Amino acid sequence: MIKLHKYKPLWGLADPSPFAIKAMVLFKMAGVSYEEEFVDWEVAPRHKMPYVTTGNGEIIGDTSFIKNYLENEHSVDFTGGYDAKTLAIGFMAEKMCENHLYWIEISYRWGVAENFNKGPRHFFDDAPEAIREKIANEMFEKSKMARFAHGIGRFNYDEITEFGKQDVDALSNLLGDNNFILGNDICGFDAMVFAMLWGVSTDYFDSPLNDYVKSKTNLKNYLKRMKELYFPDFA
Ligand SMILES: N[C@@H](CCC(=O)N[C@@H](CS)C(=O)NCC(=O)O)C(=O)O
Repeated sequence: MIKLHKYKPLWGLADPSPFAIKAMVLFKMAGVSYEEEFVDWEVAPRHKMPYVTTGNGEIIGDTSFIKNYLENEHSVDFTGGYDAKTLAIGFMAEKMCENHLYWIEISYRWGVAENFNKGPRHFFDDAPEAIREKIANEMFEKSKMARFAHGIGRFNYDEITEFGKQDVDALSNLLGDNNFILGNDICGFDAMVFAMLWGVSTDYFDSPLNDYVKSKTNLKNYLKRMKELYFPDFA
């Protein structure tokens, strides 16, 4: 059985990681069965999750390579029947989510003390009590450095929110009246777009983007539609 190594349902989401949700959607969309297993950070390629252990024990990290694996080894077609130009737009939407909107989400979760304390700080609850606080504080600082290196960390929160709203507007405009991100047929790019929008709009954290996503009727309906398809327990 194929194993998908991820975190666990948390904060009203199927996983705190949008990349893990993306991988779950890809498996569900592909109709390929898998088992979920908790991430082992000693094994995780590039120290990133999710990753997959295939039936023959091969470990595949990065959701792009997981998608390739499903396409190549399980003959899955994620194109939704769209032409190359339309798929190129989908690819760009996916990468905007992964490399821009993701960091905006991280900024709210890890950079706002109140959110960090009720959210990511608990990732370290299993650490020995004597060093738990120290580890959590170190990770708080590490995330700050990562956000600075990415570039997003050099902006204040009003500016970050402005960037986030631009991303959300772009997704809402791309979706338009369609059922799915590229049209009325679902495709592989819906996995990340959905995962990211779900992540930024969870009520668990305080973030101005949450309300902004919910103010867009088409995005609200899209989230509902995708949850009904793949995560009925959360719908
Ligand atoms: N490009 C990767 C990104 C995965 C990723 O950034 N995962 C985060 C969790 S959301 C992670 O594992 N971070 C741990 C770290 O950076 O040490 C993918 O598509 O799978």
